[in-house]
Amino acid sequence: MREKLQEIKEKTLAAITTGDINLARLEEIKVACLGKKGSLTAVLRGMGGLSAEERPVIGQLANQVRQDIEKAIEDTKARLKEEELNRTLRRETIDVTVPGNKAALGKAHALYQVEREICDIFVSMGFDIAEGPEVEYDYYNFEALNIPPNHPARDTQDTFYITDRVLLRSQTSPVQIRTMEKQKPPIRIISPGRVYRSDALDATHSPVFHQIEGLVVDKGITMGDLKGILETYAKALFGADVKLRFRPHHFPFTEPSAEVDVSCLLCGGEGCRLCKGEGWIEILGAGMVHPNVLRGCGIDPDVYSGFAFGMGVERIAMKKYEIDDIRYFYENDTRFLSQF
Ligand code: 2NM
Repeated sequence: MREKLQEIKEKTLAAITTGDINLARLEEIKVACLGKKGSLTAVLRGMGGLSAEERPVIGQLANQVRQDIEKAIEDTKARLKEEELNRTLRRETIDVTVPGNKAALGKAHALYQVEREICDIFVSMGFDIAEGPEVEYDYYNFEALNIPPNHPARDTQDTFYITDRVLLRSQTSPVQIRTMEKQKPPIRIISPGRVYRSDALDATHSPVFHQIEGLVVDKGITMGDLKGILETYAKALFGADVKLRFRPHHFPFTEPSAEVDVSCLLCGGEGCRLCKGEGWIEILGAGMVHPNVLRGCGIDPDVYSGFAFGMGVERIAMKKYEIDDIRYFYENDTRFLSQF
């Protein structure tokens, strides 16, 4: 029996310490030796047949053999588990120094940045922002602005008609008419927004563009107020050293009317490529609101007067950033847009 125990011990330990041992194989060895039908269990069962002297000696030996085998199994199991863990860790290593995928942040389009900058300047002077529909009645876009049917301004501001009476607005002035209809003076508003003209797309024209118009109506408003507001605006947008020039002009909805230039942002007046040798850059149109326009909105021109002005956002942005083609704004090329 002694030999039998010795043999079980040697064979089991040999099986455990072979190179290709794994956890599943280890469990099989454990069952084959220590399980209910295991070889060692069988020996222990046979101890009943031993003499009273031999029993404690063999019993002690059998216990020792079992402990040795159990210990070998437990140690091997621990070693295999650790090796398995190390393999997993090696396989799943993450290189935390590899740069991550940067999330691209969007931002406002160049035109809307300029639009916002312009609006902010007027808001700081006490103007409210007014908005209105892009699909307008002929009445608000033309008639109420002192442009009756067959007036030549209908040609220069030709737009897209939905029906005889409904069109895409060619300027944001309809918003000002709507405001004057429902609000008593004092009125101080600017109206930014998209406008339409049936122009072919080229370097300086687009059938869809953006405008900001302004309107002030109150008692005693004069051309002097208009000049002061526009000068403050131009200096805030282009710099404190720009000068303004008012040239007489004609608009149906203002009288008198003017086109307004700033001294060239690049050469200051000498003449260069930006101002095309003129020394001046046209930035907006303006004038005193025509009495017919005020009257049509229910405002008495003998009591109130007002000034209005209008500018193209694209034109301002192009001059400010020296962009020579309006189409860049609409092509959605991020190489262009990301510069703003
Ligand atoms: C311009 C130039 C001059 C203008 C006039 C009005 C209104 F509604 F009060 F009559 N709104 N905007 C105006 C005046 C617009 O754009 C070049």
